[in-house]
Amino acid sequence: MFKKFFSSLLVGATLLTPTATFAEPEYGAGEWDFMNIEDLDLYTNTTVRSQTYLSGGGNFLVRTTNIASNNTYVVRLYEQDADGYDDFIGEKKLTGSGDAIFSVGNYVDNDGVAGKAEIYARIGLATYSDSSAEVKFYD
Ligand SMILES: [Ca+2]
Ligand SMILES: [Ca+2]
Repeated sequence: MFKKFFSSLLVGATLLTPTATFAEPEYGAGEWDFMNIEDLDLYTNTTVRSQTYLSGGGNFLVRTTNIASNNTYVVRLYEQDADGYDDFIGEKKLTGSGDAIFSVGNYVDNDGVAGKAEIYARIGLATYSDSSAEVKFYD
């Protein structure tokens, strides 16, 4: 949410400033920072867990690639907690390769790394199994 808001501000400022050029680099707040790519297989009857990623808040993007356009599956996002009861952040249903974006600002806590949310995804419950899926993570 914050990132989206901030990038609208940047766009607005660019349009209002006559000397600004569109070639100028942005300052990073409205951009996705790529963290990692994982080879996560899709299964019909279960979900597979990703690695854990630290986020300071804002939006978190799970981008799936190399998935057939007729395969529907879920992407669930969680925040890991030391007490074992991880927070369920949300679920997106995708068909084919796509983006699942979650707002994680409410899940920043101090049980793992102070001031960070320990984020991981589970992906699966697919129409059919697929071992070629690759999943990219952005903060
Ligand atoms: Ca935590
Ligand atoms: Ca938590």
